[in-house]
Amino acid sequence: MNRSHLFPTLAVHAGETPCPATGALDTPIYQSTTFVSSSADEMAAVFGEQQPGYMYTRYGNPTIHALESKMAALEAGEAALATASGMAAISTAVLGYVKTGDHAVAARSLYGAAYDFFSRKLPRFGAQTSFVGATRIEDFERAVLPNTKLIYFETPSNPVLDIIDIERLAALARSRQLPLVVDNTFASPALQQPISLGVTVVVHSATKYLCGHGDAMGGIIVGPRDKIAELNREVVRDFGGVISPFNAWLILRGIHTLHLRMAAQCANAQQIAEFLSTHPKVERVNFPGLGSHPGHAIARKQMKAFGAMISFEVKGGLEAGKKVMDRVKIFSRAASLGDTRSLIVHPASTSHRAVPRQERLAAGVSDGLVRLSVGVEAAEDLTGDLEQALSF
Ligand code: LCS
Repeated sequence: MNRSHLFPTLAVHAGETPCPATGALDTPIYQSTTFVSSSADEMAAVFGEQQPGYMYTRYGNPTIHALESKMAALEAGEAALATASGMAAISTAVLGYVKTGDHAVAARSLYGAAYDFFSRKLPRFGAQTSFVGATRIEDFERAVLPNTKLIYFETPSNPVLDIIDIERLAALARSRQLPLVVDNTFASPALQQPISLGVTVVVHSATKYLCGHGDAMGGIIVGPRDKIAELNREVVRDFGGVISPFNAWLILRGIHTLHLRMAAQCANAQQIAEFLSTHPKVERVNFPGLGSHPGHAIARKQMKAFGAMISFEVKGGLEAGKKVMDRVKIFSRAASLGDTRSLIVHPASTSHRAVPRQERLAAGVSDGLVRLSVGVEAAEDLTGDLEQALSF
C-alpha cells in the first residue's frame, strides 16, 4: 500500500494483502506456534536471519506482522513491533534504551502503571528517573543529566489530559541527541502522528482505541527500523511479551474503523465536556477541546480533534464523585478506555492506585477526580445519563 494514501485508506488497507494461497480477502489468523522449513539448511538460514521467513511465533508471525505493518504506516514510522499489552510495549521500549547506571526524564503525568514502571521497576535494574511537570519544556531541559538516555511522556496524559507541545519537546531531545518516546494511546494515530513531529518512538496500548471494542489486549511500538529490530531481538523475544495471533487479528480488524469511531467519539466528548463545564455541581473539567484548557491552543495545532477522554471533579470531592459513579446507567463502571461503550472510572482507586498519594496529587490526580471514556452511543443519551447522575 502506497503510504501517500490518506489515513482512512491506510487504516483499511495498509499492511494487508489477500492470502496468496487461498485468495482470502481478510488476513487469516495464523494460529500456529511454529512454521515448517523445507530443509535443515533453510531452517538454519531462517533462524540465523540470513533468509526471511517465519520460524516460531515468539519470533514473528504473519498475522502479527500484518498488524505491525499497518501500524508503521498509520504512525508514519519506519517499522513497528506488536507486544502482549501496552505495558509490554512501554517496558520493551524503555528497556531498549535504558540500562544499569542510566537515567530517564519522564513527565509526571502518566498512566499509573507506567509511572510505577519508571519510579519503582527501573531502579531494580539500577536506573533512575526524574519526573517533571508535564507541560513545560524548560522543566524537561533542566532535568537532563549527563547519563540521561531517554525522555518519555504522554499527550494527552492519563487521566488529567495534560497537553505537551510535541514539536518543541522533540527539538529539545534532538539538541541533546536523546531519543524521545511518547505514549500515543489517548490520541491514536487518527488524531496525532508524533513521529511526523520529531518523536523517535511511539508506544501504544492497542487494548484501547486501536482495538476499540474491549476484547483484546495488545501493545505497539513504532520507530526506526534498526531500533525496532533490536527491540524484537533483544527484548520481546527473550522477555517473552509477544502478542497472540488472535489478539493481533482482533486489533487489526478494529483499526479498519479507527477513524470512524474516533470521529464519533470526539464529537460526543466535545458535547459532554461542554455540558459538564456549565453544570453547577461540577467544579472543574479537564478536556483539551474546551477553550479554558491550558493546552487548548497546542492541542489545536498538533491534533486533528481533541480526543474522547474527559476527567472532572464534582463539587464535594470524593464522596460526590462516587455518587455520580454509582448513579450512572449507560456509562459502565469499568477500567480501560477507548471502547465503543462509554466507561467511567475513579483513577485514584483504579488506574493510579499504584501511585503513592502525594505523587498522585502532584500529577493532578485528585482524590475526587472522575474519568470518562466516551463511546459511540448517542451524545444526548450520554449527557442525559450524566445529568440524572448529577441530580442528587
Ligand atoms: N498507556 C496508557 C496511556 C494507558 O492508559 C494504559 C492502560 C497503558 C498504557 C497500558 O496498557 P495495557 O497494558 O493495559 O494494554 N490504561 C488503563 C486505564 O486507564 N485503566 O485500565 C487500564
